[in-house]
Amino acid sequence: MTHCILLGAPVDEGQRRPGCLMGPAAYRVAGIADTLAALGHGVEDRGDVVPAAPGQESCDNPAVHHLPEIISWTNALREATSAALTDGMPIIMGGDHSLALGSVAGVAAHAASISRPQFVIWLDAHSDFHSIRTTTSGNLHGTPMAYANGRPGFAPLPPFPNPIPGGNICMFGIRSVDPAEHGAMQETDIMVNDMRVLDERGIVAPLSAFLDRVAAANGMLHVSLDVDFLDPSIAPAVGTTVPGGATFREAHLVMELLHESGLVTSLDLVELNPFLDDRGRTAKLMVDLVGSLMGRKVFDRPTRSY
Ligand code: Z70
Ligand code: MN
Ligand code: MN
Ligand code: MN
Repeated sequence: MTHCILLGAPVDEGQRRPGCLMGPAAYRVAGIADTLAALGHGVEDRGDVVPAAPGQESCDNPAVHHLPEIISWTNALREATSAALTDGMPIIMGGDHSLALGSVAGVAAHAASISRPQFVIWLDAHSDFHSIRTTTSGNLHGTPMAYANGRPGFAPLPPFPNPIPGGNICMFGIRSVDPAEHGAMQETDIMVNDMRVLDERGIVAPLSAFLDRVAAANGMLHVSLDVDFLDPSIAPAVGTTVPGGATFREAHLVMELLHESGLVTSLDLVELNPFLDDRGRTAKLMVDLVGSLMGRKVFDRPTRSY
């Protein structure tokens, strides 16, 4: 039994398609708390995080928009997430993916405070590996993974507390990478499982290899689940649809393997835009995936006895 702490993060300023701010409400309406409770977990909903009033920060990339707002969110979510980790498992309900600038900073700060290594699994169509300097769209939801990896070019954001080494980062579902992101990632040893890897090797082999590394290091594991990891045919409620995403079955399998590992300590749910949804089906699918991540099984059997 896990003590699950729900944190609403209605962040909408990291991209240009309004609606992600309705995400936390949609997860609540879709029954996230009841789903967790029915699996035997404790549930504490701490409501929506409230950022401080934005300041006047600016940077030298004219494309970047809403920088002061995102800095306020980053600071508020870092503190809320690390505080929640001392009491249980934070589930950050977004909100666009820029919320991970704060949530991942919070988990990294907490892991450092108890001297455990932090690992991240990034389930996304995109690598989100721009810096504030390299983004051409100016949408800061395209930057949190590079921030967490300690890349340069993030001032005036606060320095990332304890940068996560590339070897502790695993991406799944990747199928849209900009040239600057590609160049930056080639300087790292991040495990980039793009769709080519999943088509050739499937889910189990590459995911198990990463989970073995987390277990061997006694690591904390943060899961960042972007709606666009999923194929748009099953998850339409997202601003940027990218064809060729994970299927319903692949996505549930990832969640089931993560559950069986017993390693997951925190979770982001990002990029849901309920304004674009079809009768709540994407919100309900995301909640179902949380159910699989937290132990729902079709048939209960000892781990991997099949
Ligand atoms: C592109 C950019 C992006 C969504 C992340 C896309 C970024 N690399 N889009 N998540 N939905 O604008 O930087
Ligand atoms: Mn605005
Ligand atoms: Mn993303
Ligand atoms: Mn994405």
